[in-house]
Amino acid sequence: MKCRKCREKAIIYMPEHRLALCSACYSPWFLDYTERTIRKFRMFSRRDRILVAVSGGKDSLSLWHALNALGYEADGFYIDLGIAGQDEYSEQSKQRCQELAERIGRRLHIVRVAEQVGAPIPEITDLTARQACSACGLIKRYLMNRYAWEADYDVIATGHNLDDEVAVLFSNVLNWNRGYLARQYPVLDERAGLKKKVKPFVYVTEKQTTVYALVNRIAYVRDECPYALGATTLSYKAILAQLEHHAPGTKRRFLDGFYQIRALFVEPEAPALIPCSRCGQPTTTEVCAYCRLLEHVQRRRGLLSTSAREVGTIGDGEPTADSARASTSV
Ligand code: Q46
Ligand code: ZN
Repeated sequence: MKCRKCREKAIIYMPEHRLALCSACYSPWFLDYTERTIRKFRMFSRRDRILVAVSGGKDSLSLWHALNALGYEADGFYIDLGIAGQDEYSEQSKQRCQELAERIGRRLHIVRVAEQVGAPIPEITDLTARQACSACGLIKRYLMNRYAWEADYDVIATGHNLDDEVAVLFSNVLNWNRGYLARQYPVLDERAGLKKKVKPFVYVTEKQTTVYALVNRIAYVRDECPYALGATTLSYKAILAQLEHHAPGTKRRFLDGFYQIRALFVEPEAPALIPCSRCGQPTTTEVCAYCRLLEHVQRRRGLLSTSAREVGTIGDGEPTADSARASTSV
C-alpha cells in the first residue's frame, strides 16, 4: 500500500479515514489532527500553561511530545505511585518520562505518593482495605489538581484516547449512569477550585498514538500497571473493535453522537463544591476524601496518635506548596 500524500511505502492504513500514510507523512497528519481537536473544543491556546499528566505510557508521552511539537507550553507531571511489580513499574515509568523531558527540554514535575500520603500505593491498599485503583485514582486526581493550582498552570491535559473514551461511554450507557454521562466530555471547564481538564487525543485511536510514539522514537513503558486487571473494559474494547472492523468510523460516530445529545444527561442533584476544612481543596463533604485517606493511613502507620485535627500539622504527609515544589525534579 502506498502513502496517499507522497506515494512512498505506507506504514499505516486507517480505514476510518480511508487513509494510508508513510512514516514521513504520518506525524504531520497526526499533529494537524490533534490541533484541530484542540481548536474544536477550545481546549487551550498558546498563551496557556499546560500541565500534562504523564504516566510513562505511550498515550501520555505521545501527547506531551505532540503538544511541544505544536508549539504549546506544556510541562509534564509524574506521580510516583511506588509500585514495584515484576519490573519496577513506577521506577521504569519515571525514567521514560525523564528521558522525554530531557529530549524535548521541558520541565517534569515529580511528586511521590509515599512522601505526600505517608505510604506508597501497595501499602495504602493494605492499610485501608481499599481497592488499589480506587485509592490511586483519588490520590492522582487530588494531587494533579492541587499541584496545577500551586504551580500556576492553566489547564491539565491527559492522554485518554478514542478507544478509552468510547469504552467508558459504552459502559456508562449500559449502566445508564446519568451522573457519569453528564460529566463525560473532552473539556471540563474550571469550576469551584477544580482546574480545567482536557483530553486532546479524544479522537485518535490507541493504534495511532502507538505509531506516533514509534515514528518519533519515544521510549515508553510497555508493561501495564500490575493492578490494571480491567477485564470488563477489555471486553468492551473487544466488542467495539469488532463493530469498528465491520463499519469503520463507528467509534467516532458513537462518541460524536453522544456529544450532540449530552445535554440531556443532567447530573442528578449535583452537590455543591465547598473547600475542604483541612486542605482547602474542593469537596462535597466537610473534610475531603483525600484528607480522610491521609488521616487513615497515618493513623494506621502510627504517625498519628490523637485527634484528627492533628493531621494538618504533619509536615511530611500534608502536601503544601513548598513540599510539592521540594519534590520536584528535572
Ligand atoms: S496506575 Fe493506579 Fe491505574 Fe495502576 S493502580 Fe490502578 S489506577 S491501574 S490508570
Ligand atoms: Zn482535604
